[in-house]
Amino acid sequence: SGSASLSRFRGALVAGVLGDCIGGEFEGAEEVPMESVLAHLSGLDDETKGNGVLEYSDDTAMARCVVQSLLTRTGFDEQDMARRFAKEYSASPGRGYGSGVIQVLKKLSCPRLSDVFQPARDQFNGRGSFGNGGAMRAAPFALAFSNATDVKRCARLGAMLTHSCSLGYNGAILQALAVHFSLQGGLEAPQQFINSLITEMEEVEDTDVARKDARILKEAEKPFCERLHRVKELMERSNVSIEEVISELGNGIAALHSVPTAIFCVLHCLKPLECLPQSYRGLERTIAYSLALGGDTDTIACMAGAIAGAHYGIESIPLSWIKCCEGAEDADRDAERLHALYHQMSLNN
Ligand code: R7I
Ligand code: MG
Ligand code: MG
Repeated sequence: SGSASLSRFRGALVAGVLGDCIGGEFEGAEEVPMESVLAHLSGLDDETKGNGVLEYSDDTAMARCVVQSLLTRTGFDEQDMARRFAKEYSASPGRGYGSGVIQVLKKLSCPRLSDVFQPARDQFNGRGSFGNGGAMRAAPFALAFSNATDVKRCARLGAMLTHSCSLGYNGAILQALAVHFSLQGGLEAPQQFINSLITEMEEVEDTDVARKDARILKEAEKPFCERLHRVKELMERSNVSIEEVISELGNGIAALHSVPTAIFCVLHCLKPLECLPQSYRGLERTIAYSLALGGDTDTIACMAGAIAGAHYGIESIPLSWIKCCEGAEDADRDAERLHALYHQMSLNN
């Protein structure tokens, strides 16, 4: 399908929900045998399932707030988005939110709050969270704005409502950029795709704040760039084990240990893999492979799903999977509205 086509928007938003719902089964598991992944996935074909039996978690709950806010406000409005996060949390607190972010969401519901970014700044002794909660909900920014500058600015601010550490919001920028490039057909040329992300992140991480956070957390000077170089090295290798992916890139709850991992999953699954059924197409491979890494499976599959869905489009997603996942049909409907907003705003530019 063509660049920024409706199919790509639908693929991105729906596959993100699928990754979250399907990946929830293995979240926090240390080792996930591929047989367990395949058994879980073939269970989705069971006719008796359907009707959204697999519930979405915080990843989708917050992404839905981002989508509704962008659509209602026809752009980024931090007050509105913060209110939606707080309201969603108080309506459904049991969606598996990170233990730290709950404090932020409670403070955001206080009507006397004057600065919506302040609660996030108070986290973790004033340094802010480096969790992947900003990145897990970043895909919709790439579906609302056609311009990379807007994508980066809004993904950063949207993340900063809960994640004020640069390693948290820069992860959100990276995830949004990956969806942005994929939407435009960037994955047709995988080497160029990863190089473009590195070029963008070189600039994003070139700030005093990012350097200071990296130093305090004992990371490389430009942590996301360093990880993307590791992705590139792994891409060039013919054989890569799951263990190596985990040790090189991580599978944890920090944005740094999950966003580059999700990007690798997408790149690694562009071609058929020996460990996966021949009948699987690209999107199915990407979700299956993400789950087999274990760790933060719902979030890694959600982020990889959004990037891959933007590449393969809605036609690549099994209907039975869509039927099993809560919120997948809503996402399909919202994708159409985002597609209209994206093209409307690009006319105004
Ligand atoms: O980032 P966040 O929204 O969590 C998202 C994850 C996803 O996997 C979801 O699917 C859900 O399961 O949770 O929530 P935070 O509470 O901000 O961060 C997540 C966790 O990362 C925290 O509970 C901490 O354990 C850890 N963490 C930190 N630990 C020490 N110092 C995040 N930032 C810090 C820190 O600065
Ligand atoms: Mg979750
Ligand atoms: Mg998770």
